[in-house]
Amino acid sequence: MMTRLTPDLIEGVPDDKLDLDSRLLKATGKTVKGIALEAADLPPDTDLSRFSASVVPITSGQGIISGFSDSVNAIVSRLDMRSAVTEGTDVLGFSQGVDAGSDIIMMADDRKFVAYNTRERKYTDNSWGTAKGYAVALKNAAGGLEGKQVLVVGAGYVGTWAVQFLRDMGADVSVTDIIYQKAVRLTEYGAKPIRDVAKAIEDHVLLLNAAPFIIPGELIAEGSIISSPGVPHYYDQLGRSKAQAIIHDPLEIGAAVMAVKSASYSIKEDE
Ligand code: PYL
Repeated sequence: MMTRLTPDLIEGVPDDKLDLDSRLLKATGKTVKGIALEAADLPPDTDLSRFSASVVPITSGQGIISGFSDSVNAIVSRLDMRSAVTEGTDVLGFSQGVDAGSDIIMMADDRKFVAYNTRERKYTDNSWGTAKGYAVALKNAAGGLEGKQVLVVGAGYVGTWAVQFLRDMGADVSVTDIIYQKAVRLTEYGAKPIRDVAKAIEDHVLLLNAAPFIIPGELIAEGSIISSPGVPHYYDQLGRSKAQAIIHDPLEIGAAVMAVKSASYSIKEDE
């Protein structure tokens, strides 16, 4: 089960004081759009302006998260796609998105967040998008991962995808999880499981933290680069002073990668 966002976590996203593009540029040399294009295997100058998206608010389960649809809408608009939140919710909203001729429909319930490409009838989900976006960000921040040791913290959906992407990037990947058996399962993807979570963190400088786990500063090695999609997100003063870079946002990187990857299905079919 993924950790559910709360309105305070996404307040003002993406136009908030976090200024993600500036922080990402400093850490990785790329903007959110640049990371998303690379994650979707598209050239950096790809024009996305011919794509349109509808964001459908979903009331099922625990219901609407105030600000969620508006944030997703703003994130997609920033990629230069046309985007709007549908007036209706749920199935009505979905039908309005289709009627409007949208290429991509973004919608999330408590278990899944998808970017559905209406032309190709294929979707990308948020676990995939988040893992790919944060793996690409880590790769850029580290100046490549070929032959480098990377630790994935957390062997859930995002951690499982992250192991595969980081391996594809040439990294030597270890994985740790408070439930050791979950880490062991990822040997299937070539990851080395480590039982002692604290020691694993102390021994690595390149980390992808895909767990809802707050890493205390004393465990963080000097000069670490931490790609950290997990919520809740918090690094203490000691951790922040020791790390070379901590890459985090509550929603934007994952949602942007999903939207661009979903668009890429049409680009790949066309060209
Ligand atoms: C998509 C995020 C990333 C982290 N946790 C995931 C989450 O909070 N999922 C629930 C999303 C529910 C959205 C709600 C709405 O406002 O449409 N149904």
